[in-house]
Amino acid sequence: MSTKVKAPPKHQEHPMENLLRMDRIPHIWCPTCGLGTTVTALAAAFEQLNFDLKNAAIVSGIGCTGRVAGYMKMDSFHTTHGRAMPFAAGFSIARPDMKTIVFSGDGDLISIGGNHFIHSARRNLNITVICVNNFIYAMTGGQTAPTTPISANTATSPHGSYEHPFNLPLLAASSGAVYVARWTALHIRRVTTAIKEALMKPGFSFVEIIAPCSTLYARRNRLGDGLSLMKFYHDNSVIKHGADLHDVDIDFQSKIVVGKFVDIEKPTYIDSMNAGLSKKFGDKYKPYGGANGND
Ligand SMILES: Cc1ncc(C[n+]2csc(CCOP(=O)(O)OP(=O)(O)O)c2C)c(N)n1
Ligand code: SF4
Ligand SMILES: [Mg+2]
Repeated sequence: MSTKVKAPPKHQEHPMENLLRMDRIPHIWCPTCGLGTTVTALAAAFEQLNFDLKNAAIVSGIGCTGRVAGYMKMDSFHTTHGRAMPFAAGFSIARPDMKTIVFSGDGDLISIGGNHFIHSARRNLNITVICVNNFIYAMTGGQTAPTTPISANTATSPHGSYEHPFNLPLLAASSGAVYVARWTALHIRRVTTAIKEALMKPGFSFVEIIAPCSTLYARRNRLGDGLSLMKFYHDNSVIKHGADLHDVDIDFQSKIVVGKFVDIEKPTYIDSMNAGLSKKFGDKYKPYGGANGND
């Protein structure tokens, strides 16, 4: 009887290996965390746009979401907590020829980094911000964030949060963003389209992705595993493009309004600077960077 030993399977290339730093895989995220899906959407957006990654840089702050920058095979910056926005602001002004992307968590961007966020939007800096909202500070143990829905349990609100959360699309739009969309991590094709549109939009674009934290948020609130939570978010999403942003607050385990809310034209920070200084100094001023300026 012959005892043929089966040859080990050949290494199969992951379809997105060219976009990811494979030497960093396996990633640190928990099973059924929503973050992997959001990275897939970003990678798919790059692929579909045929985007040359040499023309973009990605910046993250600190947190589970903050690890994303380190997994993408492109210029990546893993900055300090809450400082993704100012770092990205400096980068986008210094390198107007490149697209600057911020990929970070709700806590990082809107709590400690909240002031930087609103001023980056106000100035209409040429930055695409992808904010993964899992309703808590996940990496540090599941504390209340400025996005935690009222009555949700967290490590610091064991009897249910009673703070009013921010409505992120309203915050972004009222601060000056020219593109604002919200989807859940299970709307993978919608998220991909939103990221593509945001990347192509000059100015401050904002995509909120509601994604489950299976380990801390789901467990503490007895909402099942990450998959159940993702299914809940998906099934309870109501698509309303152009919705009145005063009506898109998120309540605990309730309907979530998703869609493309804002898509407007406005001069970017560099365009406004060039226009203002050209008006003041005439031909003596050499326009900087941007679509029509010089370096
Ligand atoms: C100056 C500073 N303060 C606090 C922390 C601790 N810290 C690290 S990540 C984090 C919260 C991250 O929350 P979020 O941005 O929502 O990311 P998530 O882990 O939920 O993806 C905090 C408070 C820190 N690293 N630095
Ligand atoms: S703690 Fe939550 S957000 Fe962080 S990796 Fe685990 S499931 Fe994801
Ligand atoms: Mg978070």
